[in-house]
Amino acid sequence: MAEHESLEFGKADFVLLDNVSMEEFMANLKLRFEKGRIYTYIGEVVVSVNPYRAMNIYGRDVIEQYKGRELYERPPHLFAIADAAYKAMKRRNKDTCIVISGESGAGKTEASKYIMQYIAAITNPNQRAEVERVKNMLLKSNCVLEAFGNAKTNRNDNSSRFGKYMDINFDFKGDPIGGHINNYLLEKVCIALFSSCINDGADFKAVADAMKVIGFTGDEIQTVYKILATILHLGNLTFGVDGDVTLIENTKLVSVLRELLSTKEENVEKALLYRTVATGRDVIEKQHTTQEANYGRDALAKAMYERLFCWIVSRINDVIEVRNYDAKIHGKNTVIGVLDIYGFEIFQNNSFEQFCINYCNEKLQQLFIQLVLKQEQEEYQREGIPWKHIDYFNNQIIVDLVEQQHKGIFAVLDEACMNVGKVTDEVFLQGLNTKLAKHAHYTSRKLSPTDKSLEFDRDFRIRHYAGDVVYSVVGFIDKNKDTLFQDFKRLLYNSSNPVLKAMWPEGKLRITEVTKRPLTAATLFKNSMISLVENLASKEPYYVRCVKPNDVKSPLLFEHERCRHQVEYLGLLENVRVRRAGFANRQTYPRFLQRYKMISEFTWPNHDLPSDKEAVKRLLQGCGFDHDVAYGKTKVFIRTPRTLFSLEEQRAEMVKRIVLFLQKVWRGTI
Ligand code: AOV
Ligand code: MG
Repeated sequence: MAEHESLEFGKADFVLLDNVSMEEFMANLKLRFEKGRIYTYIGEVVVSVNPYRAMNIYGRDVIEQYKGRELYERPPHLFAIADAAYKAMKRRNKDTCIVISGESGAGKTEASKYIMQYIAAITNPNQRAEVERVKNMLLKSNCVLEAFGNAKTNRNDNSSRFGKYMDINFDFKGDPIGGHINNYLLEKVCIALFSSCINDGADFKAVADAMKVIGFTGDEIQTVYKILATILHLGNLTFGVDGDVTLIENTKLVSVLRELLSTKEENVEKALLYRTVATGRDVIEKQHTTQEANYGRDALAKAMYERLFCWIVSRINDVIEVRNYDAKIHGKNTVIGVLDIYGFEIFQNNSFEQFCINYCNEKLQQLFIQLVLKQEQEEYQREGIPWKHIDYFNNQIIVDLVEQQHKGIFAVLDEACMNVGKVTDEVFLQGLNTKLAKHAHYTSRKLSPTDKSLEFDRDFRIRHYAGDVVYSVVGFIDKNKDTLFQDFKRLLYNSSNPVLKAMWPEGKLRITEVTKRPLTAATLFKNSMISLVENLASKEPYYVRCVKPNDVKSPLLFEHERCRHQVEYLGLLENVRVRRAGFANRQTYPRFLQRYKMISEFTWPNHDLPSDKEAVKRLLQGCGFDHDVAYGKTKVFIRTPRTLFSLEEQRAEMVKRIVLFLQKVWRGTI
């Protein structure tokens, strides 16, 4: 516990509650929020409540207070968790990751930025120019990605509409030498919202400046403007009919588009009105109906936006990738990953995008359960440590409902998309009802005859870990197929603007060479989520659990029921229970001895006890820590971090003495 924090501010760690009950948990959370203490620990997990006001707790002075300190030495803070992840990486040569979760508007993106700032501030004490360059790029990249990938929603004025996982690579000195960003499914419908962000002159200049610093060339930035302008103009383009001929109503726009896209005017017109299709060996040009033309236009705008975003990410990756040959080949190269995704959200109308976003949050909750609640308890059992099982809701059942092969929602959607006959959203819904009618977390039935939340024959409801969400199936098929006619790809590939051309390499393909069944959006997203979770699970995870105190962005309001609900579904109480009954640290006996054997006469330089386990016992008894540990079959478990800290101190002291001794021997004074 942080001793200097008086009880006036509540308990700095929920583990210290007198009784682990929802009432006490909430009372502590509320008290701390009201006293401006927005961070509280559950062991090494940080619980954060969005303050909705500027806090004076992120400055250089505060950074200095956390640098190199142990978690419980200072009041709870994001900086402490960032430092813990950094120390674990540096001391133990471990890849670590910081997973930030919580619902939309809870403060994930802000937290991820403070963590990055902290890491940037505490590294590179020697001011190496290359490292400074990398740090600057990593920080600047945020501004650019937010400009293109965030938008105002009902839940958050600056809502992330894409998922972001950033690896920061460190060299053996612990300095950042590069990084890599993975981005996940961008919500493309937000182009409408995002274009109003562009109108803000000051913001726009900041973004353009950041792009220059990152190393985007003048031509590239120009092309970005042109693509944005194209997207805006496409929104104004309308189609009409003359007899059975579809035409563009505002033809002047066509020449504007030609100019922006550096292509031929007739090509623009043709791509908007016709599509090339292969029928057997023949290739014919088929005229669009107005409906198809509208669909094609919207698909083009969305695809250009998405491609632009991915291209920006890849350009940023080009400049931040680990350059230094030596660091790549020889040096140890460890990483800290920072995950900031879109949070769980419920809107008035929820579509495919919300479905993907909420599935992503289910996956992360499952990872938390696996690593913090499940494995932890399984290990105690395996090691023969007396343990009373702590129950929790396992959301694996919802993850399966979405991603299971053959009968999961994604599989049913893909199947509906491949139908040779009628491919409609209704067919998809029927498929769901056939396969999932009995599933406890799925229904398309009204809860009662007066239930207005769900429209029969159009909606389905999922009981998510964080609450019920009704999704409208309208648009699911189109969004999943995510088709962009090859004619558009060819149009963009044939541009004489090399930057634009390079974004659309597949435009080179002839219609007969195009894959008939590309992977669907759902499959791509599912695969990317599975590999993300695998990646996170392979690292040592640190968690930030963000809570949103109210729905009106007020710095004063702590809506009790709203917060209680989040505490419940995030599984925080179970987290406290497992943590409280459990142990902060564990190590195998040989590893423990390797590190601490010099602090005991029984083990230094070697022990003659029957086993390493006996030796560790003897060592800990000698230091008076026996009461704070448990001896498992292969590992020793240490209950409080303080014990580990003391061991570390004694070790450091001994190492100093041994070095002095060796120096004396060397000089011949002994
Ligand atoms: P999110 O990332 O969790 O939502 P943000 O990090 O964008 O949420 O936070 C939403 C807003 O809350 C910010 O724009 C700030 O106004 C305020 N805020 C959050 N954290 C802090 C803080 N530490 N100090 C001051 N203000 C804060 V989403 O991206 O919607 O899931 O998809
Ligand atoms: Mg965000």
